Amino acid sequence: MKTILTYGTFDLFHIGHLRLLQRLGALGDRLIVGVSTDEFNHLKGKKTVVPFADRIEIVRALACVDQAIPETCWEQKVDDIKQHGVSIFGMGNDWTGRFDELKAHCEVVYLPRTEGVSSTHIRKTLKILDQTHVEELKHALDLISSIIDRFD
Ligand code: C2G
Repeated sequence: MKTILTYGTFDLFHIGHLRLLQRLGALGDRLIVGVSTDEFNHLKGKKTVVPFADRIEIVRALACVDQAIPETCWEQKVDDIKQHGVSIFGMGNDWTGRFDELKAHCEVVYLPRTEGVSSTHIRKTLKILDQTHVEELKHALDLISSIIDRFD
């Protein structure tokens, strides 16, 4: 049984997350995913939109994921590797080199990220759309008000 382990926030789950998990899952027989809790993301200085309970449920539901566990701190990785008999620890290559110390316990791989998509970009786009939408509504309201004024 070849077990693969990875961790992530998986906020606003998108194709980049899915492709990474599918590619990691294809490296072995079982994929375990640590999902960062809201408290740990606060520690990471990472803003999220989707609460932890929903993020881990989404990850757990994926066909390529066999088990999802909470990630509560940076330091739990070695214990998780030992507890689950992990053969390969993998992350996207924005983390290249960051977890090389784990090579003492298992193989470590960094896979290419999916370019052009990120939770941060989705969040910023949603924010712009929201503001643009508000401006458009304000403009429409002003137009209606000016028409009403003409009939008064
Ligand atoms: N990822 C990717 N392509 C993207 C975006 C993300 O391959 N376009 C990968 C990242 O490289 C990471 C995983 O998807 O391996 C999860 O990304 P995040 O949810 O951003 O995770 P992060 O906040 O980097 O947390 O202890 C490790 C941390 O918990 C990782």
